Amino acid sequence: MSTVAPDCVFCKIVAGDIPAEVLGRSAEAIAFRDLNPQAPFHVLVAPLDHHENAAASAAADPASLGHVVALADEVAQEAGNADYRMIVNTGAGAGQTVFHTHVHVLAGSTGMTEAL
Ligand code: DGP
Repeated sequence: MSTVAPDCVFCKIVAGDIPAEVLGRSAEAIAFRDLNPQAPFHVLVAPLDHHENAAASAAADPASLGHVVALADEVAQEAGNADYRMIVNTGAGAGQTVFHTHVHVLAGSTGMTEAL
């Protein structure tokens, strides 16, 4: 059974209720461009199911994180980025602002080294 949080912006993107530039989607995860890109290629990859952070996803559905990494690699390679960086913020103190598990995938410039 899928888990959805009614006020979660990424759940709304998953549902198609708010627009996003979607680069890829699988049965378990979705990849879309970040609204405020920090690098020429800056994509967010999230499991479809709502959990507040990666640790919560790992506890509830560990395989979902593998699906996220697989989709991240797929969209990065499709965009010509053989090398890329993945960042996962956990907790407001670490800069997490959207409390639905997601991985930042960055490539394409020295912008990759900027803190998120
Ligand atoms: P984090 O700080 O790790 O929680 O990253 C959340 C990212 O989500 C941040 O870089 C901006 C992005 N973001 C927030 N709201 C939206 C949205 O409505 N659409 C898209 N595409 N990205 C969003």
